[in-house]
Amino acid sequence: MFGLMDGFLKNDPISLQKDILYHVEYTVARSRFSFDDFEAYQALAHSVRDRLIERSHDTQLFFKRKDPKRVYFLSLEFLMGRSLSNSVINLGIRDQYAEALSQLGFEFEVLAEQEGDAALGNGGLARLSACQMDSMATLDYPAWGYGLRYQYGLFRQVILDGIQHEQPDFWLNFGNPWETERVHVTYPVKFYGTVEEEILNGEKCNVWNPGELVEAVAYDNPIPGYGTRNTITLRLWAGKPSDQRDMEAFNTGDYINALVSRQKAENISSVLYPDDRSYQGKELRLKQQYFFVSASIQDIIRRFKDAHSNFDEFPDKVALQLNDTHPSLAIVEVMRVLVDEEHLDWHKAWDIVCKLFSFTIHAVIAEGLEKIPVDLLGSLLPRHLQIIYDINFNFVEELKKRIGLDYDRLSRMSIVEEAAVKTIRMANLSVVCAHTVNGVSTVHSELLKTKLFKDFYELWPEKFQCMTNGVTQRRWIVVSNPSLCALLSKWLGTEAWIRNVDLLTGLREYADDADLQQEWMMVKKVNKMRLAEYIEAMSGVKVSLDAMFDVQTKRIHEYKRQLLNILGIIHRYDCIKNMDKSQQSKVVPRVCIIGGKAAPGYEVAKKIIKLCHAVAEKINNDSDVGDLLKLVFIPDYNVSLAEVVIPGADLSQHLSTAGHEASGTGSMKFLMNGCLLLATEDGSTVEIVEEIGAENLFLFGAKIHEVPELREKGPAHDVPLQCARVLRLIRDGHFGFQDYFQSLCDSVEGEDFYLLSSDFGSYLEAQAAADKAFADPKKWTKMSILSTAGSGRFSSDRTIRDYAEKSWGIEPCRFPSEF
Ligand code: 26V
Repeated sequence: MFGLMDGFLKNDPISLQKDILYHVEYTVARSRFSFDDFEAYQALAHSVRDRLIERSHDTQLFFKRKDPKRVYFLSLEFLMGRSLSNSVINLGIRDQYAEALSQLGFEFEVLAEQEGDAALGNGGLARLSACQMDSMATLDYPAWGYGLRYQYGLFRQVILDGIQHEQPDFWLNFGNPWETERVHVTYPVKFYGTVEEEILNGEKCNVWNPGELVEAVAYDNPIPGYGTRNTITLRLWAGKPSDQRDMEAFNTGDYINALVSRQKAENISSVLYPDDRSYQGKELRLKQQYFFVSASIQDIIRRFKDAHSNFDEFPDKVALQLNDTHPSLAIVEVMRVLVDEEHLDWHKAWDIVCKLFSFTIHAVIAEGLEKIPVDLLGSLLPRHLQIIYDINFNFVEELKKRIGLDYDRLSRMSIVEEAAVKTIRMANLSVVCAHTVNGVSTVHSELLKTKLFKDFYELWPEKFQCMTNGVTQRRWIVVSNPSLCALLSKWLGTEAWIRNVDLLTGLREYADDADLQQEWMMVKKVNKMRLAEYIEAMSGVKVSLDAMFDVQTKRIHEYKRQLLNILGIIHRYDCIKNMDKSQQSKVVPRVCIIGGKAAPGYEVAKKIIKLCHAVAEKINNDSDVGDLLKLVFIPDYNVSLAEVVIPGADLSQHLSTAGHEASGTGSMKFLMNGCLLLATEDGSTVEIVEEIGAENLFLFGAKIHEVPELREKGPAHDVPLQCARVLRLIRDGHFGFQDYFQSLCDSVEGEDFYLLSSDFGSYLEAQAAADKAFADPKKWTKMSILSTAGSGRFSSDRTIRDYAEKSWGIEPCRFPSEF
C-alpha cells in the first residue's frame, strides 16, 4: 500500500492528530495536555508545513530530473495573506484536519483566525503576484517566485478620530511557521565602490571593487497547487551582515563598531515602501531593488550551471518575468555577469539577455513610470550605470539607422533622460530589452501602444501583448466562500471547476431556476451575516441584513474616486431627510462599506478617509434615517478582511476615472462571488461587460475617449445642482471640520481633474438603476448568478496559461503521482 512515491506522511484524521500533538510537544514546546488556540494553530501549521515540505522536495527533484525550461517570477511585492486554509484546501485535506481537530476539542475555523497576514505588498500588483503563484503551482508549471522578506510588511492602519495613523506590521514577532530559512543558500551582494579596467588573459575587462558587501539569505515559502502534488517555491531574500567585510574590521581592532555596523545589513530588507504613487529616488529603495535582483540572478545562474555549461542554452532553460519595472535592474545584472564574470562577448551577451525577459507593466500614466537619478545609480552601482550607458548607446545607434535623425523621438525613446535631474528610465530599458511587453487588460494594452510606448510600438509592434489579469478561484471562492463553493459543485455536478473555471458557464442554464435562486440567496445571506457580525464587533454599528450591502474596498486614490462614492452617499442622505414617511417606505435600504489604506504621505487621500468618518458619524446617529442608510469604514483592509467582505457584498463599486485603472482585480473577486458591479468603463471592466453583458451590471460615466475633451473644457463651470448642493452641505459644516474639507470641495468645483462633477449625474442614475434591480429579488439574483457564471475568463489560471504560451515558452511538468 505505502509507496515511497507517496511520501511518509499520512493524512487520515488519526495520523493528523498525532502529528499536531507531536508539534505541540516538540515544536511549540507546550504540554500536549494543555495548550491554547494560538499554540494549537502553531502546531497545526507545522504539521501542514511538513506535508508541504515533502511535496516541495518531490517537485524540485522532479524538475531537476526533467530539466524543463523554468520561469522565474521577479516581484518586489507579494500580498500572500494567510496560508493555513489555502494550504489544506490545495492539499485536499481540509476535512481530515477539521475532524482531527474537533476530536482534540478545537475548531479549524477558530484556529485559522489566529494567523496573521503576510502583507509584503501594497495593493493590486502585489495581490496579483500571489494569485499568479497559486495558478503556476496548480497548472504544474516549473516556476519560482522571487521577492524580498520585509521584516515589516505594509503598515497597519489605525483610525483615531477619523484620521489614519500608520503602525508597524510586526508580522514576524510570533514566528512564521511557513518559511524555511536556508542558512546555506546565501549570496554576497555588492554596493558602491569603483570600477577599474584590468587586463585579464590579455583581454580588457572591468572589475568592480565594491565599497560594501551584504549577504542575502534565502527563506523558502512553499506554494502548493490544487489537485496536484506539485508545490513550488516563493524564495524571499533577507539581508544579513557579510562575514567577509567584518573580518577586516575585526582585524583592525574596531570590535564594537564592527558589531554595530553588522546591524546595518538587516536594514536593507527591513521595510516595504508603502507609497504606490511616485518614485522618490530614495537610496534605500534602490538598494532593495538591487539586493533582491542580485541574489535572485546569482541563484538562477547557479541552478542553470548545475546542469549546463554553455550560456547559449540559457534562454532555452530560463524565462525571466519582470513584474513592473521594480526588478528591471535584473537586465543590467545579467549583462554584467555574462560580460564581466563569464567573459562573454558584449553582443553575444546582449543577444542572450534579449531572449530572457518578458515585462509586464501595471501603470497607466507616464508619471507612474520609474526613473532613477543617474547620480544615485552611479554611486550605488557604478558598473551598472556604465552598462546602461552602453546599452543605450547601442540602442540609439540602431535607432538612428531605423528612424533617422528625428531628435525629438530619439530623446523620447532614449533610456537616459537629459532633464534638470538626469535619470534612467527603467521602463524604456525594459521595453528595449524584453521580448514581450504586456499590458494587464485589453484597454490598458491599447493605451500602451497608442500613448505610453507609442514610439516603441511603431518600432517593434510584435513585442506588444495583452495579458488580462485574473484572480485565483481557489482563494476567492473555495477558501473565502465555502457555502458558494458547495453550491457551485452541487449545481454543476462536479468540483472540476476549481481547476477548470470555464465550467462555471454551466450555471447560465439555471439562472432562472427557482430552486437555484433560493439557494443562491441563502448563501448570500449567510455571508452577509458573517460580514454584519464583523461590522458590529468592529464599529458597534448594527446593520440590517435586508439592506443592500454596497462595498468599495481598495487603496485610497483620487483616481479611484472614493470621494465620488461619499458625495453620492451624502446625496442619498439628503434625499432621505427630505422625504415624508410614505416616500421613505419605498427607499431601498443600504449599508455602504468603504475600506482601504492611504499612502502615509498622501494628504488628499487621508482627507477622504476623514470625510468618510465624519459623514458616517452624522448618518449613523440620525434617527430619521435608521436602517435606510448606514456608512461604515472598515479599518486596516487587508487580504484576510477581503475574504470576509467580498462574499458578503451585494454591490461593489469601481469608480476610476476612465483611462486611469490599468486593470483592477478587486472587481473580478466580487464578480466571482456573485456581487453586482457598479463601474466605469475602465480597465478590465470593459472585458467583464463582454463576458456578462451590459445588462448585468451598472455602468456609468465618461468613456476613455471622452475624458480629454471633458478636461479641456477646463474648470467645471456647470457643476450639476445635486453635486453643488452636496458640496454646499460639506462646506457649510454639516459634517463638521468645515475648514479641513474645503480643499476637497475646491478640487471638484475647480479643476475637477478626475471628473467627479461631470460624472455625478450619470453616477446617480446608475445608483438608481441598482436600487430598482435590488427591489426585484428574482431579477437581482439572476444577475448575480450570471456574474459568477461569466467570471471564468478572470481566473489567473487563464492569465498564467497565456503567459506560459505567449511569453515564457514553458510547459507543465507534473509530478507523476496521485497527490
Ligand atoms: C509603485 C511604487 C512606487 C514607489 C515605490 C513603491 C511602489 C510600489 C508599487 C508601485 C506600483 C503599483 C502599481 C499597481 O499596483 N498597479 C495596479 O496593478 C494591478 C495589477 O495589474 C492593476 O489591476 C491595477 O489597475 C493597477 O493600478
